Amino acid sequence: FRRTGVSAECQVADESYVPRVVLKPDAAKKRIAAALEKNALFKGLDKEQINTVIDAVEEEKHKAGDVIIKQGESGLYFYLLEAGACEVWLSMHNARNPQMVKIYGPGDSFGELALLYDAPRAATIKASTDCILWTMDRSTFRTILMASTRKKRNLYEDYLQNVPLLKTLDKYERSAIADVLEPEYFVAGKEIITEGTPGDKFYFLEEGTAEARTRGAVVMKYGKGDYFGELALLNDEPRSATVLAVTDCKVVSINSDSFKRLLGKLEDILQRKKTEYAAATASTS
Ligand code: 1OR
Repeated sequence: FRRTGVSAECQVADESYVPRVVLKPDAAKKRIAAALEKNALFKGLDKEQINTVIDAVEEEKHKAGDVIIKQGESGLYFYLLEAGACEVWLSMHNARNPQMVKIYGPGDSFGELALLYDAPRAATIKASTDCILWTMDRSTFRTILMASTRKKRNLYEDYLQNVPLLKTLDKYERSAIADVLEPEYFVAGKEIITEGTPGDKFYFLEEGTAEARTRGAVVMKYGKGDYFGELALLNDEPRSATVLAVTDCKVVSINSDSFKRLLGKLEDILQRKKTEYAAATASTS
């Protein structure tokens, strides 16, 4: 997608922002809060910002088949899907044979690109069932979400681009991963993962070196751009090795729901890696 030449820092929110308030009953506010909680873009917001969002959004209902966003048009709203499913359709070079590339479900959001980068809509979004959506106007989006979203996507763009596992994903799929990454720090000698415990996270190593051990023997060494922690999530089993920070480490993790949603199509590559582990374990025993 297109970038404007303006850096994230100087692209501050509308100075003159007057919070928008669309009156709604408490029950609706609760529903919005529940939908926001499922969405990674709202994770870092404080209570006050969440309340601003809850006040500002407006309910929009669509029937199955309705076109919500049209590729190529200019964009005024960001959408949060509360209930139902929406399809993403993409026309590459000519508009004649659009392809369906993705389906959104409850808690997902879309329509941020046009607002983030002042670009035309990058895809068409169509309701595949009856849907309930909450729409956020452009100035609320720019005031509350723009800086944090751009910052995170920019911060991880280069890093994720150089992670071999993610090579086959496109740029937009990598930015969806950037949205959900949670940084964590481990000092040298600490266990990042403990063999035999239940696993709910997948990790990329961003800085430092780490190693995997089973029954005390080192079976893998990890450096920048490597990943670990996928087996427990893929196979619903306890951690099969301990991963230890050899130097001070910064890792970024993804929870198991996001892992399945965003990395599901890499399952083949991830499963193939298992053979490597088997070989490494055999050579140490
Ligand atoms: P928007 O404001 O451009 C259309 O309006 C929305 O579709 C867009 O924001 C995204 O929120 C969403 N590439 C670009 N936009 C996408 C994509 C996508 N998927 C969903 N949207 N790709 C599909 C990735 C599976 C990349 C295709 C090369």
